[in-house]
Amino acid sequence: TLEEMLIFPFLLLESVRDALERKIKLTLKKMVKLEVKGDKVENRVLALATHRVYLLTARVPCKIEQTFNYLDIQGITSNKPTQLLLEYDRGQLPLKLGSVEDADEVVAHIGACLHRICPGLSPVKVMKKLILKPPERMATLQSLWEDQVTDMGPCGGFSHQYWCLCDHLGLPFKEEVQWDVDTIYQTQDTRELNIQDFVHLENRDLVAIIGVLEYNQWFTKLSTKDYKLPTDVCEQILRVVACSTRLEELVLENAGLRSDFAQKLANTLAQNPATALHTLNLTNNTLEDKGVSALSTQLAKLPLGLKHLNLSKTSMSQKGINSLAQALSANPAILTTLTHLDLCGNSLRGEDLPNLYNFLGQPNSLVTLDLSNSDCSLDQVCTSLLRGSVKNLSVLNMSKCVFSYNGRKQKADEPHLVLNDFPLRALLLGLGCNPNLSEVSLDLSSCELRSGGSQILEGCIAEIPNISSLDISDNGLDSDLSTLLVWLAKNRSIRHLSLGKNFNNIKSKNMSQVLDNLVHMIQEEESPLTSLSLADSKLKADLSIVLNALGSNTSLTRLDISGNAMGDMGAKMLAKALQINTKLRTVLWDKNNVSLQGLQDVATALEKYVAVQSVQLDLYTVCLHMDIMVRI
Ligand SMILES: *[C@@H]1O[C@H](CO)[C@@H](O)[C@H](O)[C@H]1NC(C)=O
Ligand SMILES: *[C@@H]1O[C@H](CO)[C@@H](O)[C@H](O)[C@H]1NC(C)=O
Ligand SMILES: *[C@@H]1O[C@H](CO)[C@@H](O)[C@H](O)[C@H]1NC(C)=O
Ligand SMILES: *[C@@H]1O[C@H](CO)[C@@H](O)[C@H](O)[C@H]1NC(C)=O
Ligand SMILES: *[C@@H]1O[C@H](CO)[C@@H](O)[C@H](O)[C@H]1NC(C)=O
Ligand SMILES: *[C@@H]1O[C@H](CO)[C@@H](O)[C@H](O)[C@H]1NC(C)=O
Ligand SMILES: *[C@@H]1O[C@H](CO)[C@@H](O)[C@H](O)[C@H]1NC(C)=O
Ligand SMILES: *[C@@H]1O[C@H](CO)[C@@H](O)[C@H](O)[C@H]1NC(C)=O
Ligand SMILES: *[C@@H]1O[C@H](CO)[C@@H](O)[C@H](O)[C@H]1NC(C)=O
Ligand SMILES: CC(=O)N[C@H]1CO[C@H](CO)[C@@H](O)[C@@H]1O
Ligand SMILES: CC(=O)N[C@H]1CO[C@H](CO)[C@@H](O)[C@@H]1O
Repeated sequence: TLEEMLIFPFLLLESVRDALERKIKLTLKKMVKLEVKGDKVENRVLALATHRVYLLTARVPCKIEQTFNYLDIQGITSNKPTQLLLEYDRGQLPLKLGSVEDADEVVAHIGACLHRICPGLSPVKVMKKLILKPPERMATLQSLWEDQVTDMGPCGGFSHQYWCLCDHLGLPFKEEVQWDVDTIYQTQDTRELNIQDFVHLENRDLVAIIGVLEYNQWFTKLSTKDYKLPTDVCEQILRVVACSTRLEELVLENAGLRSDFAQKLANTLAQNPATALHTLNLTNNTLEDKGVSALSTQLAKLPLGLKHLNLSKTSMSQKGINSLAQALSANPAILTTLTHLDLCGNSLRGEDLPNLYNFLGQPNSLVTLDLSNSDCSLDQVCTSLLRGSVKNLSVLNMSKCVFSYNGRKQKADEPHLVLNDFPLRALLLGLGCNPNLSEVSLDLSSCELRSGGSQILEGCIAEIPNISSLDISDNGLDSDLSTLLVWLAKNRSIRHLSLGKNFNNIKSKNMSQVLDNLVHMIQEEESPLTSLSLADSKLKADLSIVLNALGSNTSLTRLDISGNAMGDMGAKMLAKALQINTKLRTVLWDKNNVSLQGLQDVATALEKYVAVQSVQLDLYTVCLHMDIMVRI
């Protein structure tokens, strides 16, 4: 510019540019005087880029004398209006400028650049120390920074921040990271930074990428799955947790984390009272009781509570769960915020969990509770849940939990215990008739319900209005299904029913009775049932009874008959049914020992179907999950 030309002789300006890499864009250049020993001063050029300060000699050819990244700054002091002391981690620059305006312009510029790198923090905070005299100068600068509207660029200016951070840490800037974020992330409009997208890079690159989240205001979620996090990357994640006010969700699934990580996470949460973290998923890491207990003490203090907590498969036992549950109860925010709690896959067999039952017994906001695969004892859970405490529950997963009947595990040969004592009954009636609940999905698969459980179900299933999805697969129900199905048919609210893996020990003479009752249920007029699963029931030829029933229009739109070894005969029957049934949308039928012939039959049926009902082509999708892939 003309102004520059007046201040800088042309050759000097060219020489400054030569001294720096040409691609570095200088945004401010000033002739300054550097205070050397005593009162002596020497001429220098102060050049500011968007990420760095350069001090160059003021003689052609120019040389860089000192340079530092804005993030290296430890403080800026101006005790006299035209003096500036810039302190950084490895030194300092005592400068004299031409005027107070020049001095203020330099500080304003550094602040503006820092604001772009760390938009969440005030520049004063990032500079660590800012002393300007007289103090009015400070007020002017601050209002300038506050009013500054910066176009951050894609994803809250991630690329620029990443570039500055690489420069600050002395790491190579990877253009592909910039490309991924500026194009893919931007296009997907996602606020989730997924570490897996970058694991092909070196650890130090990951450190820089994750480090950006210390400043970036766009990303609110940091996630990874099935990647063992190296120590330095873990440390960087913890630094983000310690200082970010934007990070809401942290998902580190199967990341090879151990109890020490949970302990450190607790410490870092303690350092950050302004944390926005509300979702934590540490699934499938061996945190163990000591890790979970340490973490719990901080969860108890999270100011905004927690919305989702997923500690499934974290190798906890009774001790860990109890300290966690105590923390959940101790944080009043959590009772109103926590909607998803997943503790599945922790071994809780025969353990006493008073704190968990206490938490569940208080009025809470749980929408999803997963205690599956834990051998958790159900009776106490049920009693706690039914103290009128659940208002919002919609998914209760108790798959592979244990129903102990008054402390005893029920045996197949003692089905006639006093039914009212049974937690299963209490659970069903409690959930089913809680006027505050609707559309509950209940998973009771693999709970060894057997005959006794079947009788309890028979006794109350017809009357429960609020359970819309029920999974009672793999419960050894066998011949008891015969009566149970009669009662299930009477219910008007269950829309999805899973019954598979219950047909293993039915004597052949009783099989037709069971399947006839199943057919009655399917064909019940105005049946609400839209989805039925008979998966993995090995019904073989007997499945044809069910397949025949599909010939008339039933309410079913989805049917899972995979794992039944129905063979080509079964495929033929399915083909026939599909030609006339206009309701089914999805049929899952893999693992059925169907040969190419059977597939042909179904294919032909679909062609006919399509020919006859061509208007419905778009609506009709049969999921062809098959052992052999064929094009139809
Ligand atoms: C859990 O972690 C183990 C060990 O790393 C792994 O083998 C398993 O596949 C993981 N399970 C899931 C569901 O991610
Ligand atoms: C992790 O857990 C949260 C909360 O339970 C859940 O919403 C999320 O789907 C889980 N997995 C991933 C990959 O986010
Ligand atoms: C917990 O995380 C696992 C793994 O991501 C996920 O499958 C499960 O749905 C999550 N639980 C909840 C309640 O969201
Ligand atoms: C339903 O919710 C209301 C208000 O939250 C509460 O007073 C009532 O006790 C609840 N009823 C049950 C059965 O939980
Ligand atoms: C729970 O349900 C009530 C209405 O029954 C609703 O007002 C409240 O917001 C829900 N709580 C959560 C956390 O979803
Ligand atoms: C319940 O948990 C089991 C195992 O943890 C899982 O396979 C199943 O899909 C879950 N059911 C529901 C309804 O989420
Ligand atoms: C099985 O069938 C026999 C005779 O058909 C009947 O006596 C018996 O009660 C049936 N068993 C069950 C559990 O329904
Ligand atoms: C099924 O319903 C469609 C129309 O909704 C009808 O055209 C067809 O005949 C019905 N099929 C059977 C087997 O009742
Ligand atoms: C599969 O079908 C063949 C005949 O097509 C039969 O010989 C075989 O036993 C069947 N296998 C199973 C597991 O049902
Ligand atoms: C969706 C639904 O069926 N809600 C019912 C839950 O149970 C109460 C009490 O029986 C009914 O009033 C609701 O209609
Ligand atoms: C909740 C509900 O719809 N229950 C019904 C189950 O079926 C019986 C018999 O059809 C009805 O009487 C119940 O009202």
